[in-house]
Amino acid sequence: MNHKAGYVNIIGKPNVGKSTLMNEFVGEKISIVTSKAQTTRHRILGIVNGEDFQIVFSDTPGIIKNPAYKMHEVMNQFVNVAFIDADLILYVVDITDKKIDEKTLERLQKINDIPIFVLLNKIDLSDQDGVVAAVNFWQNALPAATIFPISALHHANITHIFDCILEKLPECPPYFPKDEFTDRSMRFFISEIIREKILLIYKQEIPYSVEVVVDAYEESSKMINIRATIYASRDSQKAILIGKAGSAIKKLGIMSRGDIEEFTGKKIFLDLNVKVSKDWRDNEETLRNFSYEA
Ligand SMILES: Nc1nc2c(ncn2[C@@H]2O[C@H](COP(=O)(O)OP(=O)(O)O)[C@@H](O)[C@H]2O)c(=O)[nH]1
Ligand SMILES: [Mg+2]
Repeated sequence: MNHKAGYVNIIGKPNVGKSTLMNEFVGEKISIVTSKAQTTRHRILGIVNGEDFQIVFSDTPGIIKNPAYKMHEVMNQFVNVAFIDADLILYVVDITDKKIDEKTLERLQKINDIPIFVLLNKIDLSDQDGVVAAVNFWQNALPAATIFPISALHHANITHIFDCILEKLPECPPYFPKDEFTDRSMRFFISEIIREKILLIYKQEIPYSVEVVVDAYEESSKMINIRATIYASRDSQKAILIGKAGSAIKKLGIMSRGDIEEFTGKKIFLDLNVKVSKDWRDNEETLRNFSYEA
């Protein structure tokens, strides 16, 4: 039997639905999703295994136009790698977004050895005419690409794309053991779940200024003991994270615990601490410690 395998890299502007799409394909919530831009900071692999295939999806941060911190530069490097090591590129655009990312389009136009699918996402927010116009535009802009109108959120056209992806993949043995669905550890997912709740609870720059690190993870048959630290970049942010009499961090703990229990299927004891790591987004050593290395 012939085996197919390959890297399918998901690329696009912030907030177009890349992580939603990857979670749909993988059938697990391995990449956090919020309505805020720059939710995804790392390159995360989601693996779909079949008897005779292995598709390695890679979710990437949205391309940041004007990087303000070293962290942003690293995030853009994660995207650059995704242009290179792909067997297939899924370029996701929000069909309601009229502003084309010209730089990325030019980059895609220069690619002639990797198949490209342009996924026009969020068709639930558009109408027939809008979809036809968008398909025409993209077919014109990228004649070699295949265009698919989809809705990642409402699972429209996803199964069909999956089959088309499989068709394009090269014959190749699997890259990862067949029982794995990601390259990331449980600790990583727990820190991401907490970061997702931070994005939901706190306003303005707070979610963008923090990093979450899981310091301890001890699992017994019935429960998991977790200790995590939230690193803020300034003292004032630490106070906001904790809130009046600890009210904000308490809420964060409750929300995070619920999702972690769902994800792990076990009872969770979660101990959250807040520390300050001054201006960590511009500190190369700290960025390395926080796994921002392209
Ligand atoms: N209406 C609609 N919203 C969507 C769709 N796909 C994703 N979204 C929403 O778009 C926002 C950004 O999604 P996310 O996956 O985090 O985008 P990313 O930044 O590209 O990874 C979230 O609020 C999603 O629920 C879709 O097909 N239709
Ligand atoms: Mg994302």
